[in-house]
Amino acid sequence: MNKETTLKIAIQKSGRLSDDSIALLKECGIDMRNVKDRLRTVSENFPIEVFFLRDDDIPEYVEDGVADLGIVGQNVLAEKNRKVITVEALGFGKCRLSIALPKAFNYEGPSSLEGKRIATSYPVIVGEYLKKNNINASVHEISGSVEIAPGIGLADVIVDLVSSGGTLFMNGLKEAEVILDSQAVLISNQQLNDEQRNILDKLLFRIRAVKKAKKNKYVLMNAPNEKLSAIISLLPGMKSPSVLPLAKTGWSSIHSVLSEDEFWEKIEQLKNAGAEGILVVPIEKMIF
Ligand code: PRT
Ligand code: ZN
Repeated sequence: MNKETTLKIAIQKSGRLSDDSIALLKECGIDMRNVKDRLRTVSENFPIEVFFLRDDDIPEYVEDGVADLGIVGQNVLAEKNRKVITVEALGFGKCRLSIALPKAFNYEGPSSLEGKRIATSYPVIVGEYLKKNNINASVHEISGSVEIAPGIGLADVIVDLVSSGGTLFMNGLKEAEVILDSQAVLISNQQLNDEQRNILDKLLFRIRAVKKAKKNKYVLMNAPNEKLSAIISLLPGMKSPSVLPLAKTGWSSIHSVLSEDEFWEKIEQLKNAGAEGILVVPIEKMIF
C-alpha cells in the first residue's frame, strides 16, 4: 500500500454525534491527538485524517470528495439528498423524525395535515412525505426550537426529531406519526480508489468487531457436574461453551458469550438450571 494514502473522515465538530464518533474511532484502535482543538487531526497509527465539521455539511463534503468518509445521522443524509454511499449503520444517535401536534389536535392520519402550516428543519423530507400522501400543506423552514412554533401561533403542526419525547411533552405536543427512523451511519464517497477502499475495509472490519462486542457479554459461572448438560443446552457460545474443571471435585466452570437481547432471560434460566457465582464481563472486540 502506498504510504501516502490516507482516508479523510468528516465527523461532527460539536453536538450529539461528536463524542460517540470519536469514541468509535478510538475503540477501533485509532490514536487521535488534538481532538480538543476539533479542527483536524491525523492519526499516528492508522492512515486516517479526521475533519471536524457541522453535521449539515458532511454529506456535501463527502459527495465532493473533500472528505472520503463521514459519520452523520440518516435524517441529515435524507434531507441533503447527496450522492454518497451508506456503508454501515453505527448504532448510536438513534432518534426519529416525527409529526407532532398540540394535544387537542385530533389526528387521523396524513389527511389531517391538509391545508395546515407545518414548521420543520427538514423541508425536503417533509415535502416528499406530503407529495407521497397527496397532501397540500405549507411548509415553514425553521432552523431551531421548532417545538415552540405551535405555541406562538407560527404553525399548526411540526415535524422534528424526537428521542425521549420529553421536549414535545414539555411544549404541550404529542407525537402523531414517525416519518423516518434515524441513527448515525458511516458514509463514503462514490469513487474511492483501490487503496482507499483497502483502508475503508480495514476500518469496517474494526467497526464491526466493536459493534459486535457491544452487543455481547462474556459470562462465567460455576456448576456441579450433574447440572452441566442442562446449563450447556441453554448457552449458544461462539462455537460451544468452554467447560473447565474446578479445584473442588465434581464442579466445573462454564464460559460463554450471551447477546444483549436475550441476556436477562438467559441469566434467569441459568440460575434456575443450577448455575452459581455468575460473572458477567464486557467484551472489548469480537473477531470472526
Ligand atoms: O452544529 P451542528 O449543525 O453540527 O449540530 P446540530 O445542532 O444540527 O445537531 P445536534 O448535535 O443537535 O444533533 C446531531 C444529530 O444527532 C442529529 O442530526 C440526529 O441524527 C441525532 N439526534 C439523536 C438528535 C436527537 N437524537 C435529538 N433528540 N438530534 C436532535 N435531537 C433534538 C430534537 O431536535 C429535539 O429538540 O432533541 C430534542 C428532542 O429530544 P427528546 O429526548 O426531548 O425527545
Ligand atoms: Zn446541524
